[in-house]
Formats: sequence, C-alpha cells, structure tokens
Amino acid sequence: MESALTARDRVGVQDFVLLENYTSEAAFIENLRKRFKENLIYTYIGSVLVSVNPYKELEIYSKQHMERYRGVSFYEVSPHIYAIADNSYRSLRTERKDQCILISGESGSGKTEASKKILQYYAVTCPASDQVETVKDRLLQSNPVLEAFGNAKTLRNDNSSRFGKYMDVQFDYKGAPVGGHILNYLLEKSRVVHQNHGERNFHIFYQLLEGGEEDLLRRLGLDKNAQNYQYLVKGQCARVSSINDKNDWKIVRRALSIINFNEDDVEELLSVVASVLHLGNVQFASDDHGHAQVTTENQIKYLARLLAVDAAALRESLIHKKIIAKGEELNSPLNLEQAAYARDALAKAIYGRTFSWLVSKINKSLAYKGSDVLSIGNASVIGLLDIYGFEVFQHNSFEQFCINYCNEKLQQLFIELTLKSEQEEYESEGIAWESVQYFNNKIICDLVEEKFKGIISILDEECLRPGEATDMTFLEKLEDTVKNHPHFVTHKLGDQKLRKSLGRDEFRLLHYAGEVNYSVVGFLDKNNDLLFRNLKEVMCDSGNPIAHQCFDRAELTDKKRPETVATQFKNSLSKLMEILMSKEPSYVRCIKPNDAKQAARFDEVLIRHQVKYLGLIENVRVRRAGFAYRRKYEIFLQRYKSLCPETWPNWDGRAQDGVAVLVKSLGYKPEEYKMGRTKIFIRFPKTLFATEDALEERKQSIATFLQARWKGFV
Ligand code: AOV
Ligand code: MG
Repeated sequence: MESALTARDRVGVQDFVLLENYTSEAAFIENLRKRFKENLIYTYIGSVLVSVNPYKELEIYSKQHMERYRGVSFYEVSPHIYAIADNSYRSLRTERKDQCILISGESGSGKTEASKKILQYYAVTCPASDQVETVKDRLLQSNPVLEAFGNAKTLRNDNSSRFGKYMDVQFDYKGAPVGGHILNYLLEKSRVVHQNHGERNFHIFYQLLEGGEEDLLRRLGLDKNAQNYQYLVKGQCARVSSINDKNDWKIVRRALSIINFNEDDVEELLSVVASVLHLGNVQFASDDHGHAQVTTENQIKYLARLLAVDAAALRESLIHKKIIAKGEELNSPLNLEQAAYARDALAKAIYGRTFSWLVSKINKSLAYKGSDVLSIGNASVIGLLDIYGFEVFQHNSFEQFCINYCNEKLQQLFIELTLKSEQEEYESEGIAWESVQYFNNKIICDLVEEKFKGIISILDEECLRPGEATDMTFLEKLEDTVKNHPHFVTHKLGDQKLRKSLGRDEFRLLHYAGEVNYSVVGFLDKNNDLLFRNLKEVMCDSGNPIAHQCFDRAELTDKKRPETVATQFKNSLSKLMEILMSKEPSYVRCIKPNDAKQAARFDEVLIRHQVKYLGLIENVRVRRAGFAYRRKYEIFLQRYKSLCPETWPNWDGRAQDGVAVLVKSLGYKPEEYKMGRTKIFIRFPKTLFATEDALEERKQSIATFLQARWKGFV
C-alpha cells in the first residue's frame, strides 16, 4: 500500500493551505498541475473550492459518490463540489441560516456545470415529502429550457451562458426542497440579430430546425436549413461538433412538459421563436423617394399568422415611425437603414421579453404550492449564483462591458466577504492575526458605477441628448470626466505604451481579470434600447398570448422615461449583492485550463493568470495568516482520538480538554498550535501531516491485527 507521504507527492495536497511553501505561486500551480494530471480537479483553500475544468466526463458524479459526501464532514473525504453542496445544506439545517453558493470564473471555466451538479446533488440526496418529487424534477428540468433560450456557442464556450442567473432553492423544515425561484439578469439580446464569426445564435433556433417534427415546422412556416435564415448565418457556424441539436431538442421538449407547459403553451412559445426567424428574413427595397418598402410579403404573412397580428399594420409599422407633434400623430417613412434597424429592434424585443416571460412561467411552476403556510414560513433557502464569466474578444462592445462589470461586482463581494469573515473568525476565537494585502477592485467598480462620474452615469447623460449625442461624444465626455484614472485608457489618455494599440473609437479598462478594449460603437443605442412606438402598438394587439403578455398597453401611456439598460443592470446587481450579503456564502472558484476546450491540457500561462487575478494566493495567505489549519474541537477529537490511550475509545469530558490531552500526548510544541474558543488552530502543515501519518499507521496496524486475529494467529 502507498504510504500517505508518497501519495501526497503524487497527487499534491487537497488543501492549498497545507502547502509547505504557501506563498509561492509556483508551488500553488505545481499542486494544481499534479492534481489535474490525476483527474483530481477539485482542491480547497480552507472552505473555498477551486475547480479546474477537466473538459472530459469524469466518473465522480455517480449516486454512490453523492452518498459518500452526504452528511460527512469536509475533511473526511476528498474535495468535491458535492462537499460544498452538502456543507451548505448542513449549515442551513443546523444553523437555520440562508445559504448561497457563489460560482465564479471566466467564460468556459465550468460555472454552469458546477451549478447543475449542485442541484443534482440536492435532488438526489435531500429527503422528499409528498409533492416534492415533482419539485425536484422541475428544478432540474428548468435548466435545459433556460439553456436552450439563454445559452449559445461563443468563441470561448460552446455552451456559454448569455444571461445571469440566481436561483433560490427553498427547503421546508424537514429539509426537503419544496420550491424555487429564479432571478435573471440582462440577456445578451444583440445575439438574436447578429453573431460574430464562429459564434451562434441561441441554441433553441437550431434545436427547433434540427429536431422539430415536419408537421410542426410546416405550421411554423420553417424549413430545416439554418442557412435560409438571415439571423442564423452571420457567424457561419450552424453546426458544432460538441452539440447535438436534434437530441437537445428532445430533452427540451420533455423538460417543457415537466415544467408545466401544455401543448398550447409550447405551440405559442415556438410560434414566437419562429416569428423571430421570419422577421430576420424580412427585407426592404428603396422606392423613388428613398423610402423603405417591404419586399418579402411572404414573411409578413407568416408573421401575421404566428403572432396573430394584422399583416398590414405590421408591414406599415416596419417602414414608418410614428411621431406625435403638437398633439398630432404623423407617420414618417423610414429609409432602408432605419427600417432594418426597426426590424432588428423588434426581433430583439420579442426574444428578450419572451425570455423574461419564460423565467416567470418557470417560477410559477417552481413556486411552493403546499397548503401548509407554516412550513413555507419556516422555509429556508440556498441560493445558487451562475453568471456569465469574464470575457475578452477581439471586438468587445456594450455587452462585454456589462458582463465584465458584473464579474467585477462578484469579485468585490468575494474580497469583502472572505476578508471579513476570516478576520472575524480570528477575532471571535481570540487569536491574534496579521492582515494580508489584496488588490481591491473597488476602484474599478467605482469607475463603472459611481454617480455622476462613473461610466454608466456619463453614458446615461449622453442618452438624454437624442439627436446631438453620438457614441463618439460619449467617448469624449468619458475622457473629460474620467481623465487620468489608473484603470482607464483611450488613444488620448493614459500610459503612452498602452494607448498606442487603441482605435479612435475605443476605451480600455484594466479589469481585475485583464485588459479589455471596448469599442463605443453602438453603446448609445444599446443603452437606450428603443422600440418604435408603432411596433409596440402592433405587438400589444397580438393574439399570441405570450406576445400579448410581453407587450403591455400600459407601456404606451407611460410618460416616464424608461431606465436605461445599463442603469437597470446596475440596480439589479446592487439588489443581488444585498441578497447575497444577507446569506452565508460558500465559494467555488472555477479555472479554465486552456483556450482550446481540450482535455488534459494544462496551459500554465493561462492558469497562472487566473490564479493571480482570482486572488487565490492571497486567499491562501489570509487563510494561513498564522495558522494553516483549524478545526472544531469535537471534530478534531473524533478524528484523532485513537492516537492517545486517554482519549480512546471515548473521552468523557469537554472536547476542548480532550484535545489538550491528545495534542500533549502527540508531542505538539506550544508554538505549533493555539487553542481558540471553539477550535484548535495549528500553525504548520507538517504538524498535521505527522498526525495524519500516525493515524494512517494506526489504522494499518489495527487492520493487520484484525487480519491476524481472523486467521487465528493472535
Ligand atoms: P461557464 O458557465 O463557466 O462559462 P460551463 O460550465 O458552460 O462554463 O463549461 C464549459 C464546458 O466545459 C461545458 O460545456 C463542458 O463541456 C465542460 N465542463 C465544465 N465543467 C465540467 C466538468 N465538471 N466535467 C466535465 N466537463 C466540464 V460562461 O457561461 O461562457 O461564463 O458565459
Ligand atoms: Mg455558464
């Protein structure tokens, strides 16, 4: 049998705080590499889980694996996402405090997969009560549906989340999941009408075309060839080897029925999806006056049927803009460019609103339906946060700006909470500690969101000057206001070397996770997100129940200026931070091993960069600030009591006294450990390793003894 020591050489340590050379980045990476090579993708930093995307299926997610983690304390078993899930669940049960699990990491690092694994763990291991089986099913099945509508292939990830998701799983007093609720954040709508080269539109379009039955496609006026749809050809990438649209279609159809969609609902939903494809094929030609005319009457016919709107009204509203001047309504004709813009705006609005509708429909199906008011009163929740990860492309626009800002906020939360809770622990245990310096990214959050001076404020200001402001005046104003901010660069401002590579329409943000150049082109439009009034009117009259619910007449009479997209996003993130702060957090930090989406490739440069910006080394240092290991007295005693005749097999007194006797008999020197109020703190890993090795030896000698006795030798 391999000794504990050589095993440690081969597979590294399962908690980075146990690294002898814990301040060394090289040692950190080496440990990660050893484990990755052995398919050990999970490693702790104290209670934080670091996860490296294996890019291949591992045999570690079976029911047996789940059972192994159930109710077992963190350090008894090897690091796993299930341990994090179980730990949160147990804290929820024993401490009655709401929990949340925050999953972060860049695009393609494995956040969405991690969140699904956690949900599966609860579905399998939590107790069930009367109606609970259906709730578990619905919680699980909400995923394929939301992914079909909200995920897409990007250059970074074949199944990239293009919306942010926070899901509460509600548990009753017996610990059974009884309901759920999802909050969704800013869907990347622009993808509906445009995709960069090598990327796709949202999965659902391809699934429908590939998997949809002939009858259904005929009713929707669609044919199977994605090439025939303007909105699907921009990225020139309809097929992806890792994606089986036909099969996914079946999964989504089944999921829809589990989350309570009847046949009519499905037909209406798919009619809306199809209408977006038809809309993309609406084309215009210019008449003698330069006014746009619709040339694709067939598409209008399908649209009118699918959306149950008046064909003529729709046609006219696509080529006119209604203006109200001096109390009079005027229909002003649009030119070609404006008409195409109106068409795309409508497609984005229909898809974006339908996505929100879908979330609220799912929420209805997940809502707790028991009559037992008392039990829901006592329900507690575990929140799962899975957002779009930090991303950098060749060309970055408003969408990346929002996504990366969201990641800054999450990093900020991580910094505040890990530092805070760590400090509090030392204080409450009465242990002196030394603070560790972090890069605090608050400065970047402020740069984006500060009132009056932040990028969003300035963008909003420009959006208030229609006709005068342009994307370029926005950039100029930004330069005027932000000036020499250390994290902001344009071709005029900032470090000489840095600014050289910037275009005239770009600004660069030095994010915590890296530098990103944003082109301002489209910022104003995307932030305003306008839909011409006459198009709204047509949609309000839609006979398709989903479309009808998505476009509310009240919107037409509301005189108040709607909030801009960035401001709405900022406010919803600020609410999210409040929600998360009110809960007990656990963290999963995901790392992407290479950019090629390949198994067994450990790209050291890429990984080192992530380890750096995620602040993982600092995380270890804070955790170690003096003490590598800490454990509650009860747990420590339970694990090692066999090593001391006075504590074995049972210690009658206080656990703390038992631990004192135990460590004395183990020969711990006074400088090696400290006794806190509820925990023992051990300064050096080697102390713990020696104890672990002793335990291993003891187990083996017991095994040998038992074997010998069995054979009649003793
Ligand atoms: P993300 O959620 O972090 O990116 P995903 O969770 O979608 O990343 O993971 C990307 C891909 O990596 C998945 O589709 C799987 O193929 C693979 N993968 C991730 N985790 C595992 C795992 N534990 N086991 C096997 N394969 C895995 V984004 O949503 O783009 O930020 O916006
Ligand atoms: Mg994702």
